[in-house]
Amino acid sequence: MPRALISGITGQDGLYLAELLLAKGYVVYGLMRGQNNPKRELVEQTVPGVHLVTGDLTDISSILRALEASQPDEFYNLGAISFVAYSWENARITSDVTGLGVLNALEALRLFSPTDPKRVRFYQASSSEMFGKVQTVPQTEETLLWPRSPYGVAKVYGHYMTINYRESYGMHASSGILFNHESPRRGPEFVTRKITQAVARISLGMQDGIMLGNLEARRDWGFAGDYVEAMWRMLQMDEADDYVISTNETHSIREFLELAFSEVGIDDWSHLVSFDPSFTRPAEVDLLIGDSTKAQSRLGWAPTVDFPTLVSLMVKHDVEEQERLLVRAG
Ligand code: NDP
Ligand code: GDR
Repeated sequence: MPRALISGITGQDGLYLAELLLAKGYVVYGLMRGQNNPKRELVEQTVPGVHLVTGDLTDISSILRALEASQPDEFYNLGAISFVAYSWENARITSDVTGLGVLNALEALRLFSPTDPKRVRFYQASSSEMFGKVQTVPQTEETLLWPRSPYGVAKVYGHYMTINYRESYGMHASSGILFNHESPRRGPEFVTRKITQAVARISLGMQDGIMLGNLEARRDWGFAGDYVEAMWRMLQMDEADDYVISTNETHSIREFLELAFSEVGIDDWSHLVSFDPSFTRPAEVDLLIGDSTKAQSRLGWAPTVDFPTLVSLMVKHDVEEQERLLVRAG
């Protein structure tokens, strides 16, 4: 049976990827930080087949121990401080985890398999945030990177370090440049889930309105379940490479709001949304739209969930979840 190690197992993508790999018959290990991680129970309930090992991307010996324990054929490096807004306030720790953490993972792999650089196939979770102030529309694998946040800069470092280790040591190291992908498992700090949770609560009379920042930013939003399939496909290729993963459509936060409110039958929502400048960013990424032609032709990958379906499934999930909370509260 193939074996995989996933860092970031407690996150949105870690859970979807673990489900996918377990369904394919993999033995799956998850690297989880902290001695008492509050998300341990969630992982154990959602993907009970996963073996958890403790470790931290800032601690190279803990990554090495996880490699020894899991003996993986594939290592998916999804762990990161991933909230862009947080990265300005905590630029150093973001750089340590999201940037230098990738170097630690690559170096741990070299120590784990010094004579066979291709023994473990490596996936790096690169990001469309690296395009930042976009230099071409749409963005492809060839687009010049121009990050706009400490998070984006850290991802650029991890991205080029992955390419460098592939070129320097012949490692099977691939980088997925994933555009925004969402799901009912998305953290509530990200704008999509913040909106769908709020819309659900507003529709049930549990909340009066929602405070947001810039509504005009545009993102290329896909479904996380589709995107982990692309990660796996990259590691099944004979040659490692870099791929943009995107839907090739762009929508504004305003459009997301429009669809989310209409899902609960609210057509006039302008009085329910207020502007809060604290949710704006020192430097904004105004427009992201990918071109995933390379992934579609070489990996045979394509998104299966379109934008209206994505918004609808997230709102429906949150309405059901909030109804359960209401019932429990009596
Ligand atoms: P999440 O924020 O949901 O998950 C991040 C994961 O990283 C969590 O499991 C977290 O663990 C873990 N982590 C944080 N710090 C450390 C550390 N020091 N050592 C080890 N693990 C750590 O992110 P997503 O699942 O959405 O994204 C997965 C990856 O893909 C991330 O690298 C993200 O930057 C990247 N990405 C995401 C995109 C998206 O739209 N979702 C798009 C492009 C890239 P804990 O629970 O302990 O905090
Ligand atoms: P992003 O996602 O920064 O694209 O990074 P996020 O959902 O946080 O922001 C998207 C856009 O929405 C605007 N916005 C708000 N954002 C948040 N979080 N909260 C608000 O109240 C709000 N109001 C407006 C933002 O300004 C921004 O333009 C995500 C993360 O998953 C990264 O880890 C990943 O690399 C990229 O997607 C691709």
